[in-house]
Amino acid sequence: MEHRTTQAVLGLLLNANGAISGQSISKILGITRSAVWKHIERLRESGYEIASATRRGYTLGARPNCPLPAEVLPHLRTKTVGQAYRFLTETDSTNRVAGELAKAGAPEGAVVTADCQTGGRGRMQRRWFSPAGANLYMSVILRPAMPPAQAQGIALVAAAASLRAIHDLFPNLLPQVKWPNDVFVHNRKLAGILCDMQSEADRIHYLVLGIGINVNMAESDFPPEIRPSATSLQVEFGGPVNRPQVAASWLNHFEQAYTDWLENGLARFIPELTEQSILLGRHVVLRQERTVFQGVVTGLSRNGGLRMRLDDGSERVLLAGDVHVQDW
Ligand code: BTX
Repeated sequence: MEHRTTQAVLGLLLNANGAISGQSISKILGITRSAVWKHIERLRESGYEIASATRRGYTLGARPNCPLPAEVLPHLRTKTVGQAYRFLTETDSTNRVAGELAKAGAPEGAVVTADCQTGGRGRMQRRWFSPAGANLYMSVILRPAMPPAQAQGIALVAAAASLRAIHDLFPNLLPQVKWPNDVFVHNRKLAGILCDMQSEADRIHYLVLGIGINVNMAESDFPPEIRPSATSLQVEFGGPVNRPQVAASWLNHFEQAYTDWLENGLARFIPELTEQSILLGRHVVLRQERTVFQGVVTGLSRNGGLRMRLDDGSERVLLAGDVHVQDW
């Protein structure tokens, strides 16, 4: 059954002032009454509440709190990000699917999102807890024309976009960035960012920028091992949150930040990221593959490195690593 026709049926229900009859839908779209019924069933399966009454027809009730195209796309103000948009009910990892699409030539800005991930990935083989019906898991395909070394900055650009999107929707929350790729609220992780890159020595084939945002999770929904360190918008805001709205706001802010980064570089993001850094002034342990650094975080460099005053008194700028805060 054609997906576009289901969208068209939804469009008619949305525009109807009350009920619309099966006969009218069938006439407008040139499909049979039984096809109308099948499209209505499909919408119901996606979470749309549709009442039907003999003679009066179909009436749209509650809409699904799910990042379906019909719920997100009308809120986008973007030129490229999300203009190609694929929603999956379940997948292993949206970053993996987006990587496959990028390899097959998908355009810059194409988005893959899922209601549930069975193999959601964090950095360094870690897992991202990705249950159905609650959160956002989104991946954006990017093709920036820049040397691969410079592309590292994208995680901070995405973090800045996350701060702005959260601020827009929930002005009372005070989100913070944990360099280089997490968003925290009240010292707990709200969102994580993961960037995969395919490149040659001097050229990027594509980046896949993935973000997981905890939206409608109660504290008890998190598995015990991450419960003390994780939070959600619902926990922080104190009530259920509209997932499509958060998705659209993030995509809008992300495109703006990404374009700004391409045109003007990372330096202009540094004051905002420093001001909202959870690590500033903290004593941390930063682990790289072979080395461990300990010291106090003093800021961010213009190219997005972490400035540290090490315990031996020396100053360093570290461009990568996994940070553990010691004085929490
Ligand atoms: P990370 O390596 O910084 O964080 C992973 C760690 O965070 C885990 O080891 C665990 O301790 C904790 N954690 C796991 N799940 C959650 C959660 N839902 N909320 C809070 N803490 C959690 C961060 O990696 C990057 C995550 C990116 C996830 C997105 S989702 C869409 C895209 N697809 C995909 O497979 N990954 C990305």
